[in-house]
Amino acid sequence: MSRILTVGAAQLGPIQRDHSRASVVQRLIALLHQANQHGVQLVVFPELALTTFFPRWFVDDITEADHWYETAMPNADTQPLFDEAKRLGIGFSLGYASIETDADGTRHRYNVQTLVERDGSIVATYRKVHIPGHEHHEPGRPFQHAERYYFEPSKEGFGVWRAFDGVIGMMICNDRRWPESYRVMGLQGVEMILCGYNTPIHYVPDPSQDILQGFHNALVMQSGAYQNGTWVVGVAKAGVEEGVDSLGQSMIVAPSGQIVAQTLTTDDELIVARCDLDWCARYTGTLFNFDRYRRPEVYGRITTQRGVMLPD
Ligand code: CDT
Repeated sequence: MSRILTVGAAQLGPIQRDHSRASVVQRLIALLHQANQHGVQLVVFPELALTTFFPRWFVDDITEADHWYETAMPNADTQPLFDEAKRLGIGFSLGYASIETDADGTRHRYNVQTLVERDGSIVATYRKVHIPGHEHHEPGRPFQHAERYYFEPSKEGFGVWRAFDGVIGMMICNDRRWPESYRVMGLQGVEMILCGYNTPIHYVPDPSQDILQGFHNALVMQSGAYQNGTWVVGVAKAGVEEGVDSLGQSMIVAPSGQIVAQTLTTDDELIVARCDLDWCARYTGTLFNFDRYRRPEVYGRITTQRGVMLPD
């Protein structure tokens, strides 16, 4: 049996501070057109794909940063993308910053990734779970990574959705480093995980990790794919954005853990793979048959404990 989903990982080069959303949306549409030539059914764009990675700057009054967030999706700037994707019959997943307002007027800021079906309907909007970096201004740094100031963590966690004739999940950037992200989706039968990222090459707390960024990126996505028998589509916003060099190496990983496509540049670049969703069962029905082999009764610490508890 085979259930082929042809997927495109649409890596973006940098988005500078003064680039308008309208100009970025034109780049997304150009990638969509390329995807169409390859028979792609689902295009995955990166995390924060409409703006520069603004958490690299700190503002004392967070409302001064409101202009980086979307308050509706689609909106006037992104409607041309929605329209063109629907016209072509291509679905897509798009990362952006979102402000959501409760009935009582309380505002919430999230880092989100939305999934849109081929008919233009929104399947789901995932809110980032693992928020990396720091909450306060750290003046000694060459650049900030203040995601913990700008974004609330998701309360819902990781869902999966029946879409594209399969079971699709989403995660965002730092989520891909945590095995729990994949496993929670694996336990819901995920067949393809979509993940946008912005990963600065320079890791300020420990620069010895800089040279390993590409290795770690592949390591976590390949192991997450294999250990959960799922496809993983990791898509970067890459290159030198406002002076900060960010990792490319977007990739499509098979349930075997093998990389089947990888970008070569740090610019706008599309890679494509024909992903057989039935291939997942080769792993989830054998070595990683969860129902047969998992031992949740001895994994209690995974959900009851956050930090390390040393022995006496
Ligand atoms: N965007 C994002 O989550 N980036 C992080 C950088 C970690 S360093 C603060 C990542 O895990 O790639």
